[in-house]
Amino acid sequence: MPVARPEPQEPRVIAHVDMDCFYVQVEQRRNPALRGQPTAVVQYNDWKGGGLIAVSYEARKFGVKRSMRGDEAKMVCPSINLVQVPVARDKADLNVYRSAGSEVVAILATKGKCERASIDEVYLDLTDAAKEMLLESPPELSELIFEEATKSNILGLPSDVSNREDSVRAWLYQVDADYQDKLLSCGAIIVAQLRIKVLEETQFTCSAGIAHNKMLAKLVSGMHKPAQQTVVPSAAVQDFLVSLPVKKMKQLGGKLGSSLQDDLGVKTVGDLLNFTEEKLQEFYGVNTGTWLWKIARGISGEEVEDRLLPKSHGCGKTFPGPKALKNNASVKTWLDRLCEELSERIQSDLNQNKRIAQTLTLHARACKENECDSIKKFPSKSCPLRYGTGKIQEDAMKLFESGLHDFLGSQNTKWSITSLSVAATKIFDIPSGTNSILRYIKGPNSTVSPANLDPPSVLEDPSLGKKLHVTPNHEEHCEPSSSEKEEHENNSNLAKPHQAKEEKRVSKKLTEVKGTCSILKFLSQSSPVINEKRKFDGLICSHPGTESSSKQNKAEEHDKSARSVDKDKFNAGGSHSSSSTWMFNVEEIDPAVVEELPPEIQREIHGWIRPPKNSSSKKRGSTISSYFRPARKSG
Ligand code: TTP
Ligand code: CA
Ligand code: CA
Repeated sequence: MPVARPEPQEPRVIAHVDMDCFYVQVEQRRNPALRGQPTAVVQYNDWKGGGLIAVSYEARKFGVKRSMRGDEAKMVCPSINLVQVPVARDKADLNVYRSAGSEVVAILATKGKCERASIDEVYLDLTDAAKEMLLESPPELSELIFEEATKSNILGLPSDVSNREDSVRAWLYQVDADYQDKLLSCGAIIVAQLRIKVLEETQFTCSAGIAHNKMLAKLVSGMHKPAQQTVVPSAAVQDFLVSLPVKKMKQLGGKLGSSLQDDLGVKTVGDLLNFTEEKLQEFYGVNTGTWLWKIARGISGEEVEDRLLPKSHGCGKTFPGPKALKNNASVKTWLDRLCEELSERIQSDLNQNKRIAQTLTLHARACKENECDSIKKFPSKSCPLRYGTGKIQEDAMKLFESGLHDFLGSQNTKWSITSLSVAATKIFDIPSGTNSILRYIKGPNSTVSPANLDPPSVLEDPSLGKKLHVTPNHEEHCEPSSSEKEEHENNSNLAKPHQAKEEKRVSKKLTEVKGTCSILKFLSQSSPVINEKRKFDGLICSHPGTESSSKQNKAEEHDKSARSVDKDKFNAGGSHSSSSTWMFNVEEIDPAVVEELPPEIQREIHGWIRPPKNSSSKKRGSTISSYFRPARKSG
């Protein structure tokens, strides 16, 4: 359920940028003969010509839609070019589109905080850039406004006038505008410049929305497509929202939106204005009630996250019509392929970006024999993610079996699977200096898994996913490899000057505390300063923006951990007194995870862990497979 975030006091300038018919543009760049032609990208499949996943604007004019299959598209537009998505392991290989998306992100991220929201979308916080422009070269003093900016669509301005560009220019120039509008004008100019830069450097066009918050920017970015931008001045917000169908809002596309329509008769966002905040809270709880009350007024405090990399990795395949999978063996074959790709992707994320995924999730669509419109859905299942293709494959199959068990209930009936996907989520950055974790996970002969140290919490309480979990290092792998050393040194250069000193100090204290046992050696290598860096597909650049928030998160995390850590046994944690230290809670180490570790580390951990006084507080599975038990039936 959506939750209202506190709004910042100062006005912000937020943009949402979305690429036009993205996969088609990538294919057109690969084969320029397709430019300007009706074209669609087709998901590999020989059933009715495959499913369309991206359609060029030229083909849309003929009525070609994404929901069509290739054969149908050929009927409505005989001249259409159908391009097959590249294939690897008998399924779509989206790498070429992913890296094309990354090219765009690299350009857009140059002007402010940038959040990669999907393969072809980003949010930008351009507040600082807009303020700077307003101070240094405000639009009203510029002789010539950047031409692309004058093509903007400004909500609230008449759009059918013959001199539209003149009226846009006048709006951008207005001397007596209020501060908020002036900032938006600057935002519009900056986004126009960025879009031109994207076009020049990548040959791709994109569309954008520019507003005071993410919600409004997202709502309008697709309003005028392709290759256009739309601005939402504050004065236009109410009129825009009043007739906007609730289902158009990202968070209202599902059950909440249906309930608003069915239970409260709310069809448009404007209809929400008929309800008091208290009334909405009565129906949907305090948080969601307040959120609804605020969005009806165009208020949203959600921040642009500083993240140039995807939030998760997913890998899926559909099996339409006769392709449906009907037995465990065929499911296993496909799951193995999907997991192999997922494993490669998380491994490369780890190698390039030093990020670890914590949770493996399996989604499927299924039907029972003769009951294909049965409402019962195949339940999604999750477990702690263990690195290594074989382990991911094994776990995914167990998740499938567990889901199937729940799906079928007591019925002993035939089934078929029409879609399967696996995802790696809850990805976190490894703090700088912890090269040994990498060494441990990536180790050439590593037969052990990185295993999460707090898996049940991750599954039960999403908020705990923010904690940092680390994996003890294999004793022999304490010394980082030369490439890791280089990486470490590079990172250190970006961190604060006092970091090295601080590291030495902590390292010394740890050694005093515990001698040279393997895990403390590993801990002593950890840097107490959270790395101030921004990662982008392996590129690292300096990034002052997140320091304070990182510190705050660390402080909270530290607080939480400090409350429960066994200080007698693990006063190494206490030595990391700085708010930016990272640590883990010994008592929360799952026995199932410990069993996955090398014997010497197991012995060491067993040495730390005393049976908790109140053992009911930590009910953990005894093996990894305990996570795969079918969920208990309710009632
Ligand atoms: P979208 O941004 O939804 O669409 P688009 O970029 O093709 O077109 P538009 O100009 O309207 O934004 O999706 C981005 C890419 O993601 C799209 O080119 C193909 C892929 N995609 C799928 O593979 N399957 C899907 O169901 C959707 C919606 C998108
Ligand atoms: Ca798009
Ligand atoms: Ca998109």
